[in-house]
Amino acid sequence: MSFRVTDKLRTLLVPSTRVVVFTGAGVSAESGIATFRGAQSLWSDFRIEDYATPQAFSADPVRVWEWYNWRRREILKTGPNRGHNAICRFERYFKDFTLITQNVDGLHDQAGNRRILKLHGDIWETRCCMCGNSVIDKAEREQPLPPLCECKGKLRPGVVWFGEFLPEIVHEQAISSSKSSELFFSVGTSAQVYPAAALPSLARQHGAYVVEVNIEKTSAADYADEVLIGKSGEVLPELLEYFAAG
Ligand code: BV8
Ligand code: ZN
Repeated sequence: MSFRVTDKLRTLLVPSTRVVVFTGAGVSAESGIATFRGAQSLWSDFRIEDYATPQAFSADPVRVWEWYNWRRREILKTGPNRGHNAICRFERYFKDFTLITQNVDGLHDQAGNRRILKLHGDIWETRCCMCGNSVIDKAEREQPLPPLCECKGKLRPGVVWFGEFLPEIVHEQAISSSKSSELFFSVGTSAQVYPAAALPSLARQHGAYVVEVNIEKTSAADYADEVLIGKSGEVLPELLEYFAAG
């Protein structure tokens, strides 16, 4: 055990506790997927303005599609890690459990989680800018780029770009689950991107016991009752050992 679990946290690790796990790119780091910030991160090589905004897509949809095709290829080379698998065990153990993720890589789905609130969309979704028709598949979008819909509208990745609103219903569900949670884990997120990053403080304001799991302290730590420093692929499986037998 690389960290000490407080008695308070231990008492909350029972099936009747209402639990939320909120994840960011750090949960996928041990699967080999680049995070957005920090060393060797996505945004150190690519500018948000050139790849992850509606303006970038209208200015150069080919360049944006080539970036998303590259990210899809990178994700396809990998799979869920021990942290993802532990979160799936969380969902099965706690009677009232919600997974809220900022990640678009689909690894929580692959790990077996069923109820996932995807705040920033899904890299495997492709949506028409004109008619809104969308498909989810793992196919790489071939040339000619950008792909076109049958209605002749441009197809785009089904993710939420900077400057775009989060899917309203999903965001409302995330807010309501965070408010009613008794135990809120903020895992592998730098808590820099809003409105998602407001969820840990919202949970805390409404009485949740907030635990941050990260390799370093982040601004979410300001709202955390506990910070477990370590890799999510190591800390989360270790927490499973405290789950009441059964
Ligand atoms: C919005 C999908 C309302 C795409 C993403 C000016 C104009 C418009 C908006 C704004 C503005 N100024 C600010 C804003 C708001 C903006 C924002 O917050 N910007 C930030 C940069 C300040 N937000 C928005 O635009 C949002 N929409 O506000 O709408 C609106 C509308 C119009 C006008 C005004 C307002 C939409 C944001 C969604 C953007 N889409 N992704 C794609 O992926 O291609 S964001 C992207 O960042 C990912 O979703 C990612 O998940 C998210 C957050 O990053 P993290 O997940 O936290 O990842 P990060 O790399 O940062 O950190 C990793 C962490 O893991 C680190 O802490 C590290 O220590 C840790 N770690 C590493 N390894 C491990 C680990 N932890 C544990 N174990 C390990 N092994
Ligand atoms: Zn269409």
